[in-house]
Amino acid sequence: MSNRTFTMIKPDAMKNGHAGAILDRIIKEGFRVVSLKMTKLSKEKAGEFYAVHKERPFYGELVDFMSSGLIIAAILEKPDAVSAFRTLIGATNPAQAEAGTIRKLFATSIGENAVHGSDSDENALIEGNFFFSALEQF
Ligand code: RTP
Ligand code: MG
Repeated sequence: MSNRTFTMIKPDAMKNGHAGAILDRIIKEGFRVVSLKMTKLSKEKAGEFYAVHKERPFYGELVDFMSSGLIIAAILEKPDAVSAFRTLIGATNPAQAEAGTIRKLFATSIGENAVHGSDSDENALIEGNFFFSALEQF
């Protein structure tokens, strides 16, 4: 059980003006920000990040959406971070997310669902290193 996870505030939440509220909530829930940047994924980079979903029917839509606007990428720290963060964001489909979760509050649809959260310690490390060099991880 690692104490770090990786997140992105997705283009829908950025465009809808929710980035500040989402970061505020994450910090209030006790996550320490290890690394943070605003950036934009090219189609190629988004495809690489989501390569595990290449065979899924929503892959093309996902890559188009994730490269459609600015995102905020961050590494976060808290005990049992991966699981704690996935509880905080709620189910992939906001219609099924628990009341009070970030996706319930800020997501638009199952595809445009406001935030990403790593699904394992191994992927948290891979995804964090995709965006941040060792010198940028505090
Ligand atoms: P994430 O990776 O973004 O934290 O989300 P997740 O684990 O809850 O969901 P995952 O199955 O990993 O799917 C990755 C992202 O693909 C989009 N998606 N669209 N149209 C659809 O049926 C569909 N299903 C998934 C969502 O943006 C989801 O977060
Ligand atoms: Mg996932």
